[in-house]
Amino acid sequence: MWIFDRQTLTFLAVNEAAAHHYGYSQTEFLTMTLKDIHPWGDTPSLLNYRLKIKSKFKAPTVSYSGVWKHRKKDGTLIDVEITSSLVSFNGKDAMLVLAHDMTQHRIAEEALRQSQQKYVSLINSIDGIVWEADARTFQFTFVSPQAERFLGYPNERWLTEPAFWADHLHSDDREGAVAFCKKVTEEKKDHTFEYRMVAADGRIVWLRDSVSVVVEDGQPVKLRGVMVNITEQKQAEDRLRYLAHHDGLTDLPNRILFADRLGQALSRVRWHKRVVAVLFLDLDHFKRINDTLGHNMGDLLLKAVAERLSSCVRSGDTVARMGGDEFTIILADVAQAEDVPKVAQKIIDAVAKPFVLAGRELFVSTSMGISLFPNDGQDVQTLLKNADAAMYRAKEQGRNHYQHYSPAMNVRTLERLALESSLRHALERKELLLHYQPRVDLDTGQITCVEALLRWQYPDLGIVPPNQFIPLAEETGLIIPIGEWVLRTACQQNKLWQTMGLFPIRVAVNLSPRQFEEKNFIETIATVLKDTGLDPNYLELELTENLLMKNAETSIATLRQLNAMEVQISVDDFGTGYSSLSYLRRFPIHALKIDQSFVRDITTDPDDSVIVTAMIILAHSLKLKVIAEGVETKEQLDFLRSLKCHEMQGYLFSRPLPEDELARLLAIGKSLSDS
Ligand SMILES: Nc1nc2c(ncn2[C@@H]2O[C@H](COP(=O)(O)OP(=O)(O)OP(=O)(O)O)[C@@H](O)[C@H]2O)c(=O)[nH]1
Ligand SMILES: [Mg+2]
Repeated sequence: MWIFDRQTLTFLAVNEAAAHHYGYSQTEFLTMTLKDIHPWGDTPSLLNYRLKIKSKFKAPTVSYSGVWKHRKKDGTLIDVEITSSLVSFNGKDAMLVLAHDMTQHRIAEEALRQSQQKYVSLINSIDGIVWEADARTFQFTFVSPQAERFLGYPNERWLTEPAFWADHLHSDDREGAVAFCKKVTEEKKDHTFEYRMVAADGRIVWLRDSVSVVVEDGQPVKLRGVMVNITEQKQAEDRLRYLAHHDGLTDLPNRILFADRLGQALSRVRWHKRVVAVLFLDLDHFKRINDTLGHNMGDLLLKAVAERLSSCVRSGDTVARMGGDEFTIILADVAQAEDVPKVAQKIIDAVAKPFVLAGRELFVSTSMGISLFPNDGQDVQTLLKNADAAMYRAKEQGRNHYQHYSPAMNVRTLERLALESSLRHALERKELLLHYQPRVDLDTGQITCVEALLRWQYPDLGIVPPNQFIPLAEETGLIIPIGEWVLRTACQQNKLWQTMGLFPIRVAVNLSPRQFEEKNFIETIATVLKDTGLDPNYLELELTENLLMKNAETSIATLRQLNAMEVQISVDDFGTGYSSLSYLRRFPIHALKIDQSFVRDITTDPDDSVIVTAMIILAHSLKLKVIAEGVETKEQLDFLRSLKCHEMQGYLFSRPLPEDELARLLAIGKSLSDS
């Protein structure tokens, strides 16, 4: 508070607090004028002010003259609210001023304004609708501008329509979302839930709403939340779900969705004495289509078959692709089992009709297995497995027809399964063993080589013949570890005989197609040779001619690598396949083994003797060693000798023997002349 002279603007009186507030002592203050506490720029308005008060205010009166900027002694500016009153002081026209420093208040006000602005812009920048609503009625009391952007309704409608939220929920979600919201509000729990709302233009918008409940006096009063637009995310999820449940090529349901649909179909009819049929289809000789016309054509055909199958069934039925050329069909609701064969035949006939693809006419047939609920199985897996077993039967019985499942089919499957799982353990349980059958040189009569032959010593059953388990091992891929075991054991054994000081011979190991096609096949051979220390010259690999011809160009490349390693190669079962002479010439091989089926009858069947003669001449012309397998009689031997066949293998000299017995033959130097 101070008093100043209205004429000169000099201070006439000041209280301690005011002088101090401005940074002056009372005495100092009283030497100054009003100008000294005003920022320089204020002087004109100050003069103006002085004029005004001179002219206007004649009588003593109190007036509020607003907020002024004042300057303290240290130069800082403050905002001061001024209330003044005209007074007479010591006979002078003076003015009494009450000054109230507003600076802090102003700063706070500014901060508040800024923070409000910040929140508004924050709310507006959120990719979601910020809202507040009454906890009892759910009527909105605030929604941020995004509401209009997301859903197209003006904000007033949100705020004025009492049930705006519920009214614009997707009808499928309405009941659930409202009930959920009521429940959690009552429980005063913050919550997040997802639902659909329908936009003004009819679009469906997925929202994820995170709601907190404002509680006062123990009662929920308000709800506040943010609705995030998750439509795109939901669409992406839907797409993913679709992809996970459909086959990419044909767009049919895949195995997963099939199982799901079958499960649903079963639970629907379980109590209604109705039948569900599972049809399992596999196209016949589809591989030929791929092989002759190419994979792309195969794909086109699969798509066309998919369409045709779909057109054969009713809308409640499901056609699925299991993978490859396998399709399954659920006939979901069949009044009586007798109806199924009619549909099955209709489908088989439909598939057999010509397809026109890329301008050419194609034919394919299908084999089908049928299992029926409830008779052939009560659950998805059993029905599917049994339909599959029946399909196999249809294949065996000549293809292009359907077979109903019968329990007998499963017995064989079970046997097979048991065999397969035993075979899996055979290696670790050391049930596999090798026998060795000698091969002798017809000139010297000496053993030159032994063929390693795989045996499976199955507990309780004795020895399982190779033809019973090798195909199974091929099919299941077990041939890879088994084949490697055979190779390693044979090499190890041969090395052992050599270290025992026995006459060095070769060991011949049979290779299966799968082994030969393995990516690291060459590497495996090299590792085994290195690990066992066997000189590669003492290893011979026997490959069937079908295996070599299957992919002749790749075979040549692989054989060259083997040659470079100095491993010997012979062609097994020669004469049983369709070797092309031009390829045979190009294969870097060392020997041909004439299959025993020809040798058996060379002395009795003129055809066979002609064939064997031709084969031996061929081998000579190709400069290949030739070996006759399955030689059992002296007559056969004489015949082969007369043709200058190089070696023989067969019971006439020796059966396949365990390693110790073979070692004994080597030790005594048994020769052909002894037998
Ligand atoms: N083009 C094409 N071929 C496929 C596809 N999936 C699997 N295959 C081939 O389909 C064939 C199916 O073989 P299988 O059913 O075992 O044999 P198949 O030749 O049909 O003979 P059967 O069924 O015994 O009558 C295999 O050769 C696969 O390589 C695919 O998506 N496209
Ligand atoms: Mg097939």
